[in-house]
Amino acid sequence: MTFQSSWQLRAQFARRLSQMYGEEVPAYNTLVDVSTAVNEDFLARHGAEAERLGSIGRVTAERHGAIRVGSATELAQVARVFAAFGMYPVGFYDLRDASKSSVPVVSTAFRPVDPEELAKNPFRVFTSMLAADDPRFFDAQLQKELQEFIGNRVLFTEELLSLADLAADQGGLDEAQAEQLLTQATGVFELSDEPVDHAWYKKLEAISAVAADIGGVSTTHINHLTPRVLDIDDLYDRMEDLGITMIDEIQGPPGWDGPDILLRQTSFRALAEERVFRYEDGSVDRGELRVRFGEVEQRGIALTPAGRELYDRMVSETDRRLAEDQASGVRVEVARTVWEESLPRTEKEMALRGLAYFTFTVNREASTQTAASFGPEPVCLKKLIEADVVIAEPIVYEDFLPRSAAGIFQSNLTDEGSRDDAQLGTDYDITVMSQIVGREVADPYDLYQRQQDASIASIQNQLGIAVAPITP
Ligand code: OOG
Ligand code: NI
Repeated sequence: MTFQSSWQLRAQFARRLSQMYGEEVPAYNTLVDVSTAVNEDFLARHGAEAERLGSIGRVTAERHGAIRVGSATELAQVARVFAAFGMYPVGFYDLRDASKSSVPVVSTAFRPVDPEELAKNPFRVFTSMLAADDPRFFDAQLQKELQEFIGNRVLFTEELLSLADLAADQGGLDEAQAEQLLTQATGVFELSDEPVDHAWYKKLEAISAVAADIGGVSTTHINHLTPRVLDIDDLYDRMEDLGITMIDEIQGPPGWDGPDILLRQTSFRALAEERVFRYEDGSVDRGELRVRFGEVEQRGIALTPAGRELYDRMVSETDRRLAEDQASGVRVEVARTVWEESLPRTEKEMALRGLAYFTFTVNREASTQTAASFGPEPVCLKKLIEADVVIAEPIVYEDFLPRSAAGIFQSNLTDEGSRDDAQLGTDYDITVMSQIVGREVADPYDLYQRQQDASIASIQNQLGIAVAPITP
């Protein structure tokens, strides 16, 4: 029997979820088809350049999913399941404060962390946990009811959890067990036809539609599955041409005539899906819920803390100009002007200013130069890049943006919900999240830095000189 290693399990898991989601939400298949066409055309137009931020094989298979769970116990179990697929928690996102409306969740993303694993299959899942103990959203009585409701449900069976633990320990499973793991893990995220308690769902919905989606039902489901495109503006236009209405604006950085940074995302509104309800009089009948939607993303270069600071300043500056001059209202246009004023036009310039993460390779001709010809050591990396002795290749951003995530949550709320900001919110941060998840939640910056440092070490070896990194 063939052993299925964790990356093969991960690729299979992404494929099976994709297959299932396509059956549940047919518009997702349209989105995937259009994405594939956009990527093929982009590759034809740009050639090898198109693959700077990931091979076409990787990008075509690339998906992120989003799921939402109700408690620390459930989140710890999710972590065990994802570990079977070589997916580990990275980053902490507090969406309670990133949005004006009522989004009572804190989140992390499970993904591969090693560059080689990402290259094989980068499947990642944005995972949110209901902050059921936050008094700004839930009073003491409701907290108790929520804890009871969520405490009484079982999302992951003991069988699935121990199979997942075994896969994590062994770095994979034999074929028969792999099949069991994949079937069960995929099944957890399938939309259930179990009747939804109408009164309970509506009670939570009055506070937050997200809370109702998480704590109002006895199961969980994939909220969306997102393909990656190389040209999101092209995708947006093609979807509109097909008569699919997208949200008003692309979230994140604007499209412009310079390096793509971080993450751009857009989505179409949640579609009505048939669900079964149990009403107060005991009757069971069909109804509709709108919670699941389609999203697509384009990824750019990962920014260093200095680059991210600049990004945050550019976003604030865009906000400021929009607030100041309401007449010139289109956000992306204002943002584009700010980008043109503030951000370097080339990747090389970004590298020289220490604004983004790169891996470095030695220019073949330079490798024959003698160490002495580079001047006194340590030689600054800046000098080597300027002299074209070293070439900088961008590291792609593998994570998420809290403001975009909040925007995505919000764009699909029919109602703002309610929150009482006079109450003190519960404290969550990356440390608390690590305790909940049961393993350390990685800081994304550490991962990118490690990758960059490893490549500097390797050029030092190749050139036989000491290289000093760029400090912004
Ligand atoms: C998650 C929203 C965040 C993204 O791409 O930023 C997200 C959700 O709706 O559960 O998926
Ligand atoms: Ni998403």
